[in-house]
Amino acid sequence: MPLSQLNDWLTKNDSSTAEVAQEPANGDGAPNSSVEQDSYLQEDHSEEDEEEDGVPNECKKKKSTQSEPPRVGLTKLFKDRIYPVGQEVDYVGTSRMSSAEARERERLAQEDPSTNYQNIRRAAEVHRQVRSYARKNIKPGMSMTDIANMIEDGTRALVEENGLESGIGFPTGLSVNEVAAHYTPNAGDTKVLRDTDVIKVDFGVHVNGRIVDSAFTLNFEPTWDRLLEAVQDATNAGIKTAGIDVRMCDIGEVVQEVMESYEVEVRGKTHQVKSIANLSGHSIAPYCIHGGKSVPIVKQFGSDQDNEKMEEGEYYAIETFGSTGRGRVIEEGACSHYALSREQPERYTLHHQSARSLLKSIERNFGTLPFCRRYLDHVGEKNYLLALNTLVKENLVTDYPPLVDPQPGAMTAQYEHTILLRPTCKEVVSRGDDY
Ligand code: HZT
Ligand code: MN
Ligand code: MN
Repeated sequence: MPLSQLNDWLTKNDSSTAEVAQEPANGDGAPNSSVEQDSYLQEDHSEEDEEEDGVPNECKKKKSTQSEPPRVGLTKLFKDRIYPVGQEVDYVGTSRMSSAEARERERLAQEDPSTNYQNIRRAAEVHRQVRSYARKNIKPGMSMTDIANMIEDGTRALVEENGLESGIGFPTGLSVNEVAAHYTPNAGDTKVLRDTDVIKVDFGVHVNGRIVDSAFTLNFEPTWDRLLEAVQDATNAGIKTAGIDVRMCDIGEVVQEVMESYEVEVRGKTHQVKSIANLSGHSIAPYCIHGGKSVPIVKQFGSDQDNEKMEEGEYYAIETFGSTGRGRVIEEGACSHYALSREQPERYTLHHQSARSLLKSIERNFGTLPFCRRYLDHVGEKNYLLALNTLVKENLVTDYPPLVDPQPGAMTAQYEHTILLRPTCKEVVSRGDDY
């Protein structure tokens, strides 16, 4: 990613202080505006005290700013319901940006509520505000449960969680060290983050089924700085390569090339960073975290899907994983992540009432969105483990166990963004001033 391009975007989009119409002192009586929530509203008067900069005070918009911890719903910060646009990137070597036909298709997409970009942009702004707080406040010594609650309480409040209309997109991934993905604590987990750890924070936000899937990595010791740099660079290279009519295999090749140009020195030993070969990015469909297409992160050798391409209108999670270990993951450890199976068996018999009622609860509370055991606790389910295992055995629910690089001492990192392949340009909707 050329830094100049990123900087242009950053100056155009300062999402840290959303400028909005001023909130009336006692709220507007809108539904969901509890006293506690309004008490979090803090006005930023810092710019109205004096006319030091020569700009008359009347010309300065008042700002409502996010609280700490973040608890102000985004519809209160963006009263006109227009949310910040992500990083817009031109498609290289095409005339799509100026094409009248492409611009018309984009105008039509904006009018249709099911393709309106405000849903995904609202989810993305929630992601940026929640992760800004998380990045500053995740510290060694915290329990994994405290970290998960910090992120999930923020997400629920900012997205104004409302049944299946808006909420958490998938379980908060907090995978540590050799665990690359799909760890989140279950109830009773006492694991604590340590200062030698490398943690992948992967969380999701959805609005009307449009899911933002974005992740970053944190380390607390300089040993792993280069590993994180490698993976951030590789993800940005993947994002740059992505586009309409681009072959999936071309993205894998570029990502691996960038990833494997990095070395990490640990206690006098040099490791070449490896792209984790059996992990990938993916398309995203409404209420469906895996839309059906995978985005490889290594060069593909003669597969049948060699000619599969990205298409106009699709949403993608571009994610890459680097490892100092084997560069492949296996499923290992206690499972926390689950989702209704993509293809439900045509006929089945559940002998236990508990399994039938758990299935109904999952359908009602999560639909096809992934969930974790803590989210079952959250909706009031109790003693559900036997029933959950039955649903997995019957292929009604799919389990997603932790994904681990089994080489002793392996360290892994991840960066991920959600992008939209709009008719006229590529939008990196989850881009922020952090990554
Ligand atoms: C599965 C279950 C979840 C999708 C990627 C991913 C987190 O590894 C095709 C390509 C949440 C997400 C997913 F609970 N997975 N992105 N962020 N995990 S995946 C996948 O299963 S399927 C990658
Ligand atoms: Mn993710
Ligand atoms: Mn993903």
